[in-house]
Amino acid sequence: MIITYLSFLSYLSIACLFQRRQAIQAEDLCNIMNNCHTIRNFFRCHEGFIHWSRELCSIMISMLDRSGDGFMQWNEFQELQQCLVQWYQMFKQFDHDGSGYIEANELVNIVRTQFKYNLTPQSIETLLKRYSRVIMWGGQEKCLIAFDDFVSVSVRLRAYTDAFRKRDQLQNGGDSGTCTFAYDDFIRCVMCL
Ligand SMILES: [Ca+2]
Repeated sequence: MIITYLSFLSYLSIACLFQRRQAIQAEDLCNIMNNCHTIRNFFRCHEGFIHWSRELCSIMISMLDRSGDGFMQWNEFQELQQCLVQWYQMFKQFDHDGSGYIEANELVNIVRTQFKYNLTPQSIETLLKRYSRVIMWGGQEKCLIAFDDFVSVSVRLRAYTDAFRKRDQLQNGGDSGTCTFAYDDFIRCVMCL
């Protein structure tokens, strides 16, 4: 565990304290991820510390919002820590040269062999277009993915796959690979991330 319950409580914003929520919102999570020393020192990238955007903090809260209240309780935060530590270790394992980036083919490997998502080359290409950046590395142009982008893609893949499988189970009694979304249901699924 990277931070303790007491430390977590110290990041509750005034608004949350006032409402006696005992839960954090995106701004508080952003504050924790960027300013808590143990977290900053745990997740390091090639350029030093990782910057966690409010947008990414917001989607991390949505992914694990088991209580469905839009806030992150301590138990949800604990699950987030476990997830991030696991993804960070996976990322480092695939970042063979320790550059702080993984290459496009390494992301493809993770998605297929670690996450075990059965995506077509076309879907993988869509992921790469959205989450990779072209960087000059060792005199060569490379298509690379940084850790924060890796977290973004992992959160979304997991949340959308969970939402899809839940409906597939309900409608077909198993993983048939096909299901129907009503328009409003679809909008709620994608807009919360
Ligand atoms: Ca919650």
